Amino acid sequence: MHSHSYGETNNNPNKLIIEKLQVLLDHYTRMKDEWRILSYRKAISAIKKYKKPITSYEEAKKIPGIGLRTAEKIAEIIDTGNLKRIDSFSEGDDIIKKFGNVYGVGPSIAMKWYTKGHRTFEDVLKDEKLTRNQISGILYYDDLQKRIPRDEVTKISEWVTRAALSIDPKLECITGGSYRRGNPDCGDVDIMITRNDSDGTTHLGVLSRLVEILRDQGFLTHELVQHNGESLSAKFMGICKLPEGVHRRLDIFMVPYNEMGAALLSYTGNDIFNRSMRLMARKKKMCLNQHGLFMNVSRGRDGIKYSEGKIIAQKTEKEICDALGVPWR
Ligand code: DCT
Ligand code: MG
Repeated sequence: MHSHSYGETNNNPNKLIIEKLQVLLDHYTRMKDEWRILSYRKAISAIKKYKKPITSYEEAKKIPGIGLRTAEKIAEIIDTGNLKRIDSFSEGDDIIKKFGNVYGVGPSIAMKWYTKGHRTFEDVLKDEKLTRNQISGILYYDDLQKRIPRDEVTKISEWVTRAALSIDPKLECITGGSYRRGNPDCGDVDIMITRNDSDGTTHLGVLSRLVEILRDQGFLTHELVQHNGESLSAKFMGICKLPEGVHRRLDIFMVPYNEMGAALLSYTGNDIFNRSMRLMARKKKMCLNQHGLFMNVSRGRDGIKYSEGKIIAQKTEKEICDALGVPWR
């Protein structure tokens, strides 16, 4: 359908008018402005059917489906080749996009700030009640937008590993995410930590101590979230900085030793790979998550789980891939 309407526009004598009105339509679609969406849709389809070049306001006004306001806009496009409104929209789009890129801010909050008249981070900091995460996201915005070169990820991982091993030399630290997939640069650093518990010792409580050490070193500059503080699956999200570097996002996941395969799969990704693996599991009446691959998971009609079911595989990635019938490399 899309390519069909493109073709139509390319041969249309009013191509420029259609393109400009389409930008308005796209904008109002994002703003969910039902009336204007309807009116620009009608206008665009009317112009697509009109086979002569429109040369004046009077002519535009007479075309069925085109209202007076739209006819004025068409006249502006005919006279100047441009629409002033569009320039202010695309500037608005840039601001909304920038707000939405802040750590802890989604598209709807970004839109809300913009609608309230905020145009800069200063406006937001002055007038909005922000979460701590959002404040850090704004303060370190420029740093956090930058990709991290692979060798800096290596250095950050080494720093964290060194601190971890000073707590317990039997801890194992593996950097996952895009780094483990071999990317030349990464958005953040994702580190998994586990410990072989066959000697009767686990890594319980290690994360809190690790965070304390990294904080005292001045390496952690912000602590954003810490989940399940006292469990073997504790998680940390924060911002760190090497002495010579800029601020970087750092996630640390503690993983029970027997779940390491499932965690490696899940925290390495990418997200599309994870989604298709999980879908494949569901098609075989199994359930895959960061803890393992389970059988006989009972779900309600809404898809929500009643029980975890019986564990099939979790210790190694190969074991999980074998159980799903996916080749392991
Ligand atoms: N993940 C997932 N689903 C998501 C997001 C992430 O399954 N919606 C998994 C796959 C990768 C891992 O978590 C780490 O996530 P990110 O750090 O967000 O992604 P990344 O692949 O490491 O990419 P980036 O270089 O941007 O950090
Ligand atoms: Mg990552």
